[in-house]
Amino acid sequence: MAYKRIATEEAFATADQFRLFRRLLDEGFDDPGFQSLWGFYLISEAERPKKIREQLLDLDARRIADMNATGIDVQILSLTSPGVNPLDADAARALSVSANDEVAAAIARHPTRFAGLAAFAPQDPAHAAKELERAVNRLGLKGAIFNGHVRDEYLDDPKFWAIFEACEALDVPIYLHPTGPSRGLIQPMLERGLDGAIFGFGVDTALHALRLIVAGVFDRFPKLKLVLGHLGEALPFWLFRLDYMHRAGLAAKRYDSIKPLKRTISDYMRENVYVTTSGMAWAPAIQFCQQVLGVDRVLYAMDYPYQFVAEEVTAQDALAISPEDKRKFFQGNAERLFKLG
Ligand code: 1DF
Ligand code: MN
Repeated sequence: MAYKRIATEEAFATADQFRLFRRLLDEGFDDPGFQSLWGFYLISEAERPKKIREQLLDLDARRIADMNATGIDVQILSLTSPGVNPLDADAARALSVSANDEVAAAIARHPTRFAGLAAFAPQDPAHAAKELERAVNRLGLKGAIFNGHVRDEYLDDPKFWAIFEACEALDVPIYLHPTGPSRGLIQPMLERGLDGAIFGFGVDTALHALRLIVAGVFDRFPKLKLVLGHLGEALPFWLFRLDYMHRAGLAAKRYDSIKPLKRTISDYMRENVYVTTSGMAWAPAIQFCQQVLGVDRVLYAMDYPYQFVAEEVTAQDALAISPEDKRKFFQGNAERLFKLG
């Protein structure tokens, strides 16, 4: 094989996380996105959620057999969405630490097959910054996993920026992974079953990334590297319009909340953002992203176990791009971004 396949958005859960999620469901935790997602995956006895529960909890033989069956050399593991975000601060702090310890132990058992991203508790940004430092410097994790809004709050609020400061200082990327849409977005989606990975995840996550950009996060932290799954949650397709309308809105002083930025929205997307192909094994969309963002910024991901499909690996092996670019796509870009090996 001319390249290793490194999959970059691969989920795991811990028993503690499932126990805490179960408690939220039992208490009737008032978050429709969480209820829709985990009320299904944790409770349903249908075949898909039952299998996914088992796959999420395994960080040994079963997972490695699934990787071998689909030709995946390395999984970059991250705590499944919404991570610690729906929990109270005490539980979130404790789960971030225990999940990082558990994934580090799995990597130590299987050092050639796994790498991992660090969970952190956004409810306590000072603790998050310290935990990220511990996870990267002491446990050897390769970046941070950030599972979207935190009880409807988005991380463009400067009270959260110690997290970005820590990632920039540690020189590790932060992966913005979807979660169910926030309360203000979700209702019309729920009515038609569109709140999950089918559509709502992408809407909330694209909005979150845009909020970070227009709030000036990348002006304040110019070296910060943000990773988006699902081919950038459709943002690459929007770049022309985003630049035009952002410029027009600024010129007309339409919103007090919009401040001039040092660069254009598409500049931040090309210079601070990397995208992965999780759930988007579709050549026209992948090649479009390579064209507008550059071949160094598009990385392979499977989204195990939620989208565990052998034919999707084969389809991406067959991309009509040069052997050098294909090696970047499956291996080289991930090795460089996450400083693997
Ligand atoms: C689903 C999809 C769930 C993704 C996920 O985590 C997830 C799903 C709870 O299909 O319900 O990470 N995904 O990234 O597409
Ligand atoms: Mn995912």
